[in-house]
Amino acid sequence: MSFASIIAACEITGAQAVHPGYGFLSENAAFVQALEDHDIKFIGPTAADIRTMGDKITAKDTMKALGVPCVPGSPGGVPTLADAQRIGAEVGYPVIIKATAGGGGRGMKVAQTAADMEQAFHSARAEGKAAFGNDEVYIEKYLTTPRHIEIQVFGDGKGNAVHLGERDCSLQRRHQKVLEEAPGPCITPELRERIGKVCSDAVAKINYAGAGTIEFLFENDEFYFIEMNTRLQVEHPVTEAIFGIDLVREQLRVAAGMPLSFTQDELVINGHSIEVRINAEKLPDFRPCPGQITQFHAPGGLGVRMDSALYDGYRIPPYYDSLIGKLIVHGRDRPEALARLARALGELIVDGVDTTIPLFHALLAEEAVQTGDYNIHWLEHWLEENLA
Ligand code: MV4
Repeated sequence: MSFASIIAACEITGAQAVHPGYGFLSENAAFVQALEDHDIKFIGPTAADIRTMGDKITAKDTMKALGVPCVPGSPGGVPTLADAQRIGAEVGYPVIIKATAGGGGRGMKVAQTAADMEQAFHSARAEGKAAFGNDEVYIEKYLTTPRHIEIQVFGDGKGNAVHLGERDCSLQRRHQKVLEEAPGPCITPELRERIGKVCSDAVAKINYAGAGTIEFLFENDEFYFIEMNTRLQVEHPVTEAIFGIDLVREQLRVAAGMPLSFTQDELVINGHSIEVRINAEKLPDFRPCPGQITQFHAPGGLGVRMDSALYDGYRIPPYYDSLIGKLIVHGRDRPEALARLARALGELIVDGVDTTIPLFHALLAEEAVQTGDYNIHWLEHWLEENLA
């Protein structure tokens, strides 16, 4: 749907506000600008904040100035190969060249040594140009075995903000998250409090409004900012589970000019939560598998949440991505959450199309998943050894 048809729908129905969800137009500054120009409330941050965080160089400069720890690398953009070679020597190889307009892993190239730089620099620029119409790139030290840790923040748009701890989303395949959990298995209360305060202070200072996620790579007990998402995310239910709060309700409150319904001190973690993404995909290559659902049965019971619009006879359209459900479990601790996940997955029935359900049965049997001892590369290696 175009901006114009959404704005027309608002005017015809008298809708006062637009909730962006987490797809399509949720981080589109031009769309938010169009709503602002028509005096329709966008349930989220300002167009200006979305624009700032959408350009990765501007985002990093902004976060750095706000005191958020960043990956060492180029100050701003790198215009020429000679600059790239100088930065590479200064930062030390391996380095990663990233398109400023990138995201989802596109427009990223690793240079293992100085000899790789020319090729990596030109190909990152070309990919940025082709995919986003922007060939500006920046350079960072390449971290080899980090975890993906993201901090949930929430601002009221008036200089007040809180953090809601972290999610560990290290289990990914081709930059698609597969399983997410909160709290992070290797984040201590001290680490959480330190990085959480840095993040909530940063967004408070820019009068940020609504939900945001500040993404970090986490290696050797250090956090390194990489990107900020200016929306609620697919995996937000694990945060809702451990804090016992409704993040969408808070979005609506903030959009209506009300204060957040909790203070930082009132946000206390209770237990552990894990989400698995149920995709209509055929293993081992994860090929999208749209079609008709012949039988759907959702698991239930204490600490089980199934977010899905499926029903018997539902037709999965081929036009969107393959996420068809999210199974979220909550337990008093990580082992209880894992046991509950295994039980709930056993109850879940999705027939008629192939899904990622068998993948999760296999993953739950793995020592590394049981102990939480994995990094951003673990799943791809495991898939190669077990499914290829
Ligand atoms: C990195 C990195 C290592 N070092 N930056 C991938 C997508 C984008 N959000 C950032 N990404 C990475 N940036 C530095 N300096 C490794 C990745 C990366 C990654 C990050 C998070 C989750 C999964 C990943 C898989 C491959 C690479």
